[in-house]
Amino acid sequence: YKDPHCAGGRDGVVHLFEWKWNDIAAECKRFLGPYGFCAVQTSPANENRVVTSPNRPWWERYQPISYKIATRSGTEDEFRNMVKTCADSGVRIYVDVVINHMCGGGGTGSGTGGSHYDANTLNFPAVPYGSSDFNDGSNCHSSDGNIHNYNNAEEVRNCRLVNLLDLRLGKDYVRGKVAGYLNHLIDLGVAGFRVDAAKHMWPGDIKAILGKVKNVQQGGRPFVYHEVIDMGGEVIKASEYLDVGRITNFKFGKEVARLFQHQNPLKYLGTWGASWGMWATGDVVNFVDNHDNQRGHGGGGNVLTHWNSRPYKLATAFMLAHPYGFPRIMSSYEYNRANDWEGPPHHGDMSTKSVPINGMDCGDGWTCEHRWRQIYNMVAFRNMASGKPVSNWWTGADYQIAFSRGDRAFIAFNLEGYDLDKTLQTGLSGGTYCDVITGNLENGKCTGGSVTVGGDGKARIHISHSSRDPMLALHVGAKV
Ligand code: AAO
Repeated sequence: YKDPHCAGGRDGVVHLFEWKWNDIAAECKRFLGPYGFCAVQTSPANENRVVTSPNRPWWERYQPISYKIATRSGTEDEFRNMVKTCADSGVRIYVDVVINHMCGGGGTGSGTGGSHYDANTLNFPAVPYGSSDFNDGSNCHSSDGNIHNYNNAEEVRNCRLVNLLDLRLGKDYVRGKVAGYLNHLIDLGVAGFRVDAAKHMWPGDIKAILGKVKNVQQGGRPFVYHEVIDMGGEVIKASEYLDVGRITNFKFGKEVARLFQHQNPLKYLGTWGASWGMWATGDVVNFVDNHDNQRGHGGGGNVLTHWNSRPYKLATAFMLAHPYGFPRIMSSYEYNRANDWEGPPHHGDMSTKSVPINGMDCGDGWTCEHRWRQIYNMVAFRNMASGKPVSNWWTGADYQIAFSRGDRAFIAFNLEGYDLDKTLQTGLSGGTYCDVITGNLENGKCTGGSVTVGGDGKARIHISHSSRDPMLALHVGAKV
């Protein structure tokens, strides 16, 4: 379950949060394929509750009504076409799967696919699920059926997460329905799953469900990564899930936010990885921010986001330059930050706007961090450096570091209040390399800065402290 199934030479997943299937297909073909991305994480694909108060929030997609592929991102046909178009461009699709629960308790209505539901009597006829398919009453013992005490594993896993109707995953019938949904996605060509709210499911139940899930078309087990927020303070440990996949490494974002905002010296990064109280490199999916914590949900507050772009780019570049873990890049949309619920850019009828591309940038409120040069060029850096360990580790002052990835790539950071100007060992062979932070290699020339490496691998590295992005990155794919 830990292999991301990347096509040759690719690495990293981008979360195209709330994008429509047709837009993802176009993005695979025109950008993600050519620029070396391994995969896309999509928003939940199955039918969800239509929430109108507030008006069509992003989080309605975490309230399943059925397992039909019918959401504001598109239809099943559009989904199938997306997976195929992306596959033709060498890009995998991982789906965010919401299998811990159905919608919030109370109310009746119909979902985005037109299916009726009754959240008073716990009836979801389009699956179908009835009241005996939920943990309510018999398995949950909290006062009001909700989770209050995160230090009681039984409560966390058998009661309702924010009033969401908690599925009885111990029941073989329910396991079969969930596995049927995952198998349907695999039939459509999906290579992996981000498992939502995995902390709220028993690892044994997840294991039983995955036991009913077929191999992916790419060969072997699906790539599975579990959303478990484990900052160290609760009884439930992310390590409980390592038998059934990787886990989302929430410590990563917290640590890099401190490092790249001058609250913890970069020079300590020489030991970056499991020795920082994180998990082994093959067990984690790393990220600077996610769709929750960038807006204060799910452990938010202290992470870097595109709203704070200078340290954000530095932290993301570091994530991509360092071999530790499998990296996930966030791709966001703009909204009024006073409303943490606001859904994606939309038309008057609330349908989601398409993503227009102007040159390299996205328009109409789509942020597209993955199209920022400092980010997409570091995806290429990572692919070029694949399999090479950190070497030539160098530290100057507290906030000055540099390292190579064997003889393939080199990066340096200067967050001090003065310039870095030093001759350093890059590990690269002699020649001229484009600094991919400030520009690209185009028609045999660098559009930004460049660095000349001598026959001995050494080069003069200059990074002004006042530069827009106080870092410099070289790799063999951008050698003049
Ligand atoms: C909405 C409404 C609710 C309503 C509900 C049902 O907002 O008022 O009751 O509908 O009608 C998303 C939204 C929710 C939304 C839901 C359904 O975020 O607001 O509810 O859709 O529409 C916990 C879970 C984690 C979860 C996270 C948000 O463990 O799984 O909460 N994330 C996923 C998704 C998320 C989604 C769901 C799950 C549900 O990514 O988008 O919700 O499908 C501690 C615990 C964490 C816990 C947090 C938050 O974290 O450890 O497990 O996450 O608290 O309560 C420090 C600590 C850290 C701590 C954190 C607290 O960082 O170190 O441990 O502070 O903030």
